Amino acid sequence: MKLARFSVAAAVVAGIVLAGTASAATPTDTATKPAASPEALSHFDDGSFETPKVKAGTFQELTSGQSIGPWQVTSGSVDLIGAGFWQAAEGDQSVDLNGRGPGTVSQTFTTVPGTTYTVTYSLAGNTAGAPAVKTGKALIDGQNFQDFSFDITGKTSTTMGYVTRQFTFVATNPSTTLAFASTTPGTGHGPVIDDVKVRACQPCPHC
Ligand SMILES: [Ca+2]
Repeated sequence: MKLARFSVAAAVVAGIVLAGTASAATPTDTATKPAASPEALSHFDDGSFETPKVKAGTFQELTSGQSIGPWQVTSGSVDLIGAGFWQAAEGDQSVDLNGRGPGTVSQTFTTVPGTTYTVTYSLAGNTAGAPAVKTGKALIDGQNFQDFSFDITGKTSTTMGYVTRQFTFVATNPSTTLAFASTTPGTGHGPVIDDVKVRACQPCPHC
């Protein structure tokens, strides 16, 4: 029996190798693979808040209903921070989730139901004022997926001390909405986010 099983296994392996060889040697097959691949990826865009450009050294307050490129401000107000106003985690710009008070930004992007996605983002806080500890949450389709907090103690506008946060979700629909909401009340000095990335993760936990 052991010999028989080994033979079957060997035959299967040989078949896979042959199939792989045949596949790789066929230009048509190779050409179709890149076209199929993007279907597994999200169409998430500009997680770095680089468009539109705000005048360097300034910021722009955006209120509910306004957009930041592919992002929508869906509650309260936020500040889009221009180059040099303070340190960005990636590129030139970042977002303070408190404009005049706590705000929310969200982006809806295509997803493949059943696929696991990893969200990573850079987190810091507005160092210009209290409270020391900024709080907020990341949501998927309106459901809270991750509470976050950042302590600005010892941080400055040029040494923001960005940290990376990450969580995963399994898409249940052809499109998914990712949101970041401040829970820092009554102040214009909120959590700062930048460099948001959404990647299809197959298989986890290797990403
Ligand atoms: Ca950026």
